[in-house]
Amino acid sequence: MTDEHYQGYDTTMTANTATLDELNQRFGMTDQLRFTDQADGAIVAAIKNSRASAQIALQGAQMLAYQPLGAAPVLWTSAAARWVPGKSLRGGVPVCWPWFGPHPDDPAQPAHGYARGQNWEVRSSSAMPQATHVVLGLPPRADYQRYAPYAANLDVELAVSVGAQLRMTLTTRNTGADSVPLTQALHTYFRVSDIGGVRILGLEDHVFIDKVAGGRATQRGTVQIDGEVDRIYVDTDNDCLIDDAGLQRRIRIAHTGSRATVVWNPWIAKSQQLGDMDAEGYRQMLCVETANAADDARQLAPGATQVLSAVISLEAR
Ligand code: TA6
Repeated sequence: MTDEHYQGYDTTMTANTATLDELNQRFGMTDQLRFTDQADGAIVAAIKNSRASAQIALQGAQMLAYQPLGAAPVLWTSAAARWVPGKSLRGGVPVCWPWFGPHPDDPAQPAHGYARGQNWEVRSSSAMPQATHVVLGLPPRADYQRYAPYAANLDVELAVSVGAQLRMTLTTRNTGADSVPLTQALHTYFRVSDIGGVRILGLEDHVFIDKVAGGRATQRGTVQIDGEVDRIYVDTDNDCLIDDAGLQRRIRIAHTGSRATVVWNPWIAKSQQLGDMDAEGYRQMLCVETANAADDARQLAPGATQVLSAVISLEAR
């Protein structure tokens, strides 16, 4: 990244360098965006406007909550989750970057990349007529080489628009002179009324990698969950819909820049192993993740940009 790129950001502030007052002075908007420190120490951007409310933790640029006016919460977080510096909270939208799943070479590295454990900087905020925009970023840092040799040359930012829809756009820039591998995901935990009463539409007839049973299979009909499910659907180019009978709503997940959709529910045994899932939590959550992973792993040429986006909206059944 050339210097002038950062000159535009010389006022950026990170949670660990900027005080709350500085963040609110520079990026707060009294009628819709405030930065607050939670009791457990997390610094959160709290958004409330005429169309919706939301919370975004600066650690990991993790969406923690999104709720359109008059609707039930759209995102789920575990009742047993505890905020631990450097570790993403169970729920919301963890940003898996710059790799999805286990590190490609080094099992000692954190699963789903290191970005979700870092404090991201605030790059901009703005009020649109029907939405609040915030951009958070994680600039390249030399010491990220400990995670992956190429990591020191990657810049990533998450642009979030909170309104009647939730728009998340994850942009990676390769500022280095070498081509680098990239897998990533917006690992969205959706709130559902009860896992037994929901279906996922839009994945019919798609091939998926089954991480529970092993191998690949083809989705017959809609996706219904009655046990542990951990699948990467490949060649997914259309929207998905979570059809929720209990909440009498559908959640539409539209995406761009992605041809892989991950569906995950840990069910009972895996939930107990995770340690931060309350006993019945698996019944109220369903992950439908917008990803570049598996067959959709990307290679970023020097100076190239990869943009992954998800747009989440509610519809009547
Ligand atoms: O996206 C599904 C998955 O890869 C599962 O295999 C499970 O590991 C889940 O992510 C949660 O991962 P985490 O590291 O956040 O506990």
